[in-house]
Amino acid sequence: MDPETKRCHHGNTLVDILSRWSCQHHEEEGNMLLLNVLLLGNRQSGRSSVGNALIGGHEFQTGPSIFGVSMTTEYQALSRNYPRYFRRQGAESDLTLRVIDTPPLLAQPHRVHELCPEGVHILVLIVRADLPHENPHLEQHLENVFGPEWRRHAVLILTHADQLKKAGLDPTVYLSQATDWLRALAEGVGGGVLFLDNSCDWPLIRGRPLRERLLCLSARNHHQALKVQTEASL
Ligand SMILES: Nc1nc2c(ncn2[C@@H]2O[C@H](COP(=O)(O)OP(=O)(O)O)[C@@H](O)[C@H]2O)c(=O)[nH]1
Ligand SMILES: [Mg+2]
Repeated sequence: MDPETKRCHHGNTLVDILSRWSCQHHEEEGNMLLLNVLLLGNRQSGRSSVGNALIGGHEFQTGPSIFGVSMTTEYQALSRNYPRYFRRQGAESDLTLRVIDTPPLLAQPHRVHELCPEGVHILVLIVRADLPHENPHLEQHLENVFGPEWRRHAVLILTHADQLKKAGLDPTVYLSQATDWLRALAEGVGGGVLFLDNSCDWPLIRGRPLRERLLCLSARNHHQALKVQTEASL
């Protein structure tokens, strides 16, 4: 875990005490924005790799699924604080991303609610760009769990953009040729589409445009969170 990731963790070293004071000080001043970010996607879509890009580290375990068994079998939440990341109302503000990695397939409302009782600010929908993909039940499921407003809080990330590059396919051409399902999803989400190559750069660097996009999207929603409807059917 790098020093930034554990910035708000409790410990007794001088650095821990000072950083804790700094976190508390900023929180007390209201100069800290905490966003709960839920990663959703199929097995091997790149969810954990996107999580790493967002927290700028390698803490989420990634890798191939062996005999159909995924690396990620449980919900896992990791936070990262970005000090003085942006300005609001004339003052510098920290950004804390609390990223929730998920097992494959659809969100389990009770687990999401346990981890984010105050709600989810951003839904990150992750799809591999290099494989044919359909998940026709996804939208109905998200509506059941998060209500009709879910689209305003969602962003679509197409991973494996390196494979498109290798095939000489421009992202806009790719989208125009995508399936109806993927095009409709891309056009319907408030945060738009981002192409990501998780095989290049350090997570901290490749996550930069993602963090910017998430912050803009959340600002458009006045940093309100989607409440999880725990009675929703799976
Ligand atoms: N080439 C390439 N490999 C990727 C990309 N994103 C993820 N991977 C690889 O795909 C595999 C599955 O990624 P992972 O993040 O564990 O997927 P998850 O099962 O959805 O959490 C891992 O071996 C990653 O290194 C990408 O954009 N490009
Ligand atoms: Mg995973």
